[in-house]
Amino acid sequence: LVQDWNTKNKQNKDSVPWFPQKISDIDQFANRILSYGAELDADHPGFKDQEYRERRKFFADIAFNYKHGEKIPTIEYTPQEVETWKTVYTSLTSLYPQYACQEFNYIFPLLQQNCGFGPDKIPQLQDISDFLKDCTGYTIRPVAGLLSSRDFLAGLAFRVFHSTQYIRHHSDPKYTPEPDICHELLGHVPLFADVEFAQFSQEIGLASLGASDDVIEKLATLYWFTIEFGLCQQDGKVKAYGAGLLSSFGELQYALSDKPVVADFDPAVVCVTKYPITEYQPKYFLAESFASAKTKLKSWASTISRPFQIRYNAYTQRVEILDKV
Ligand code: HBI
Ligand code: FE
Repeated sequence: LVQDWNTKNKQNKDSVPWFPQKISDIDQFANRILSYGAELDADHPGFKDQEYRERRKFFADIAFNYKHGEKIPTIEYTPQEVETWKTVYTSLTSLYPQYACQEFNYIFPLLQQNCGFGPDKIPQLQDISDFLKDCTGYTIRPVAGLLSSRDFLAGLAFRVFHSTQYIRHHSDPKYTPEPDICHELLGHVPLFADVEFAQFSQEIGLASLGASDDVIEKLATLYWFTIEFGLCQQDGKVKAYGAGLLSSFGELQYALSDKPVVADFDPAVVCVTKYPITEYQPKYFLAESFASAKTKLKSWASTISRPFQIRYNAYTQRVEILDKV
């Protein structure tokens, strides 16, 4: 057992990229944001809105200053922000009974009962983090903006989900060019309370630790076609479990129409499939169940060559590095 791979690795020539070995190491990602909250691009709906930009800076500072183990600050959302949430919440929840997978529909009422999900207020990240911890051990960290794939996936290895806390600009409630709290809470959060899905997500995370850039890209692609845009088979019908679908009124209906191509979930095929990021997906992948997707993913991941094996220790919230023999 090599206690500190990162130290040992410094002496190695065939260097392995740095990765967190304990959950508090994730504090080091906080300021490695690809697009920073207040510096909006010219085509962002909030670009010309000074008040919105200042609000985004407020949220970015919370995330930059957050440390593992702290309580996530409670936010007093403005009436305008709550109105945006209400518009999104009301339209999406009307689709879930027909379009969302059964695990999602089982958990959603629990979020209403335990975490204040509803149209009239924006739920607080700390309440959700506490609930997820109870269900599957997942916790939430506030994040200021987009992380690199490497950093974002590494969080999943420790059952940490990085969530934005700001909401999209009020001018266009159906559109956001980046993840916002509607996407995180309505799209992602429910399934992190499902045991099989939680394990599936962690497997992607564990496979990413210390991986080459090439493997990270494959894992990010797998993440995209499952956790963001996955479909699954249930009682002879196709349902959605991907967060990008469950948080998009338009794409959720499109994905379950006869327009896109739907192929069986096979990690070796999925991981090299190209995809657009600014339009509806032309192709989706269908899992039989989370359990079968996890089994397939694990067996694919075992074909990736790494100079060590990794084992997660849930008691210490550390990864243990085992030299390959
Ligand atoms: N960063 N904050 C944040 N949120 C995400 O959902 C996210 C990310 N970085 C990369 C990413 N998602 C994925 O598209 C994959 O690259 C892992
Ligand atoms: Fe997402």
